[in-house]
Amino acid sequence: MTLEELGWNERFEREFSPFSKKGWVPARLIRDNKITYGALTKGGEEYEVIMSGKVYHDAETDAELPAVGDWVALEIGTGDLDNVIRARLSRQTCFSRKAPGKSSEEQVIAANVDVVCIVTDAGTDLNLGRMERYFTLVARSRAQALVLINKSDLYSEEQNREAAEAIQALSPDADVVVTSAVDGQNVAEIENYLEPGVSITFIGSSGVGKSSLINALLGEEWLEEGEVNEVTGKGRHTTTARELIVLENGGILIDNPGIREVQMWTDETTLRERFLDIEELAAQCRFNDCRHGSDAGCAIRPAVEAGELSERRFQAFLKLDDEIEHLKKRLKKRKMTIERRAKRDHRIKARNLADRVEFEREENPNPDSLPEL
Ligand SMILES: Nc1nc2c(ncn2[C@@H]2O[C@H](COP(=O)(O)OP(=O)(O)OP(=O)(O)O)[C@@H](O)[C@H]2O)c(=O)[nH]1
Ligand SMILES: [Mg+2]
Ligand SMILES: [Zn+2]
Repeated sequence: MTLEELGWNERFEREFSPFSKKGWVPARLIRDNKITYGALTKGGEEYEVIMSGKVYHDAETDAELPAVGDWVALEIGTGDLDNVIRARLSRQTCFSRKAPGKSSEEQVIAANVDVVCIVTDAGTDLNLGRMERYFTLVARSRAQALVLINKSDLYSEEQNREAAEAIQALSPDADVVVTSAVDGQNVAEIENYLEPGVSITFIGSSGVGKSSLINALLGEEWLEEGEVNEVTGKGRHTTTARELIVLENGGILIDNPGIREVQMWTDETTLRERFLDIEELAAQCRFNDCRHGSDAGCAIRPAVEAGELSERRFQAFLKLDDEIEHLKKRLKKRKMTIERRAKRDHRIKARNLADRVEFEREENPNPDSLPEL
């Protein structure tokens, strides 16, 4: 396996050159095990690696910590926990969301992905409001959006087509494909994206078929699929960790656990970009503080009434705006508590690491082989 097949390119090569002088090697993170990571190097060699204290301390937010898909400078040691991430290369693309819960922290879902594949279906999972949020996050990531309306075998052709049209209307530049992981419909269309070095991450609600589609692409049972245990009738095997898989014929797939909560993690600029047409209309409203309701001289409302702007898109525009406002408030609050939280988080991480170090020390009394704190 070459580095290029793993997604390496000239830009990474340039950024890496000072590190190669130190004897460090490029590696791509394929798994996040909380304290350690799985990393792949040239030749397909896999290592369990740990980040250096410097990488940890230099990260001002969690989003700056190494994430699955990142390229890092790896110092390969001799012992088990001796492989240390010395630096993280800057990201070409980064798909992230706001972390679940009330915090305003950004959570990186996958770094350096070329395509974000949003999986849904034409039935119970279909939610245009949620799809709009996904599109906003993809636009922010600088990756390309591909929507798969999966489980086509369960719905009528008409229902699948209607879902595809509604989603396409939200984002004219996204590719929208109706698929079935069960009968293989259009799985070949996904294969068109799979070129050596191209990374695709799969996201969507739990149970929509992300792992099944990846399995279909792999052509073998590789990942765990959610299925009911035949004996006990319970215990779905849902994906619990992000995982990057390199295909033999080229292409890199990143599976993700189902996303239960798609919250906005974005900024005003991206919001405006997604709704430029509406922003332009808003500029024509008579009053600067127009709420676009029954306000006199509103330019947006008549467009909705004339059918030039869909009511749904207009509502999404109003709602996203609110969410950005909330996010700003949370960000402000976050600034005040960040220091306290950072200290606490660091204590937890340091303690976990210390436990491990303690364990290692018992196993291996040579202090030189211990991970840097
Ligand atoms: N009928 C039908 N069932 C499907 C299809 N794709 C997946 N399934 C089934 O849906 C269930 C969930 O599939 P998974 O692939 O585990 O879903 P997932 O998106 O990976 O779920 P999480 O890992 O929990 O996020 C399994 O029972 C699959 O067999 C499809 O195209 N048609
Ligand atoms: Mg899964
Ligand atoms: Zn208005």
